[in-house]
Amino acid sequence: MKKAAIIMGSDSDLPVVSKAFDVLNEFKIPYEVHVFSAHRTPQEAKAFTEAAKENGFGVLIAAAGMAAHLAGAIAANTVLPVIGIPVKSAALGGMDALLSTVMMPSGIPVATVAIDGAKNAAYLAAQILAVEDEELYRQLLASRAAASKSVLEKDAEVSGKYHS
Ligand code: RP5
Repeated sequence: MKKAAIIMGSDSDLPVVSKAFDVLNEFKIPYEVHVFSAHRTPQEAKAFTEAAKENGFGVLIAAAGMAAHLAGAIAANTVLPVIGIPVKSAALGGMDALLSTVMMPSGIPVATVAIDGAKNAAYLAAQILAVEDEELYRQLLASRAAASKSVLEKDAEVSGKYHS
């Protein structure tokens, strides 16, 4: 299976980004985690991204807060799929990062998940890798079925408990 890369703009993003690790571990997806900044280490971010395909990566996840150019800067240097996680900031609650990540010009897409949406970034990365991996595809279907079962159990519990 191809690897996923998870890149964050600062190690201060780790509490948000680490939620993606749980999902990738659940599906046994190989991954690497890096701290590269679009502003503080632009050369390193570019070099990693340009070599990503030949280094066995199939999808790149980039998380950043504030003026969050990281996902876009990474997408500029590869045609591998790039998933952006806008990280919530104290000043603007993540709207700054959301707009910086999602509002990409035509031809350079970043598949942007919700503010702090690290889990969905990992699920989307898994779905991208599953296009070429039948076993992973089956695991994702099983995960969806388990989620449905869990909601139906909650429905039975809640509807049994609260009624006139
Ligand atoms: C962004 O600025 C990082 O992704 C982080 O979310 C934010 C603050 O970074 P630090 O000042 O905590 O390193 O580049």
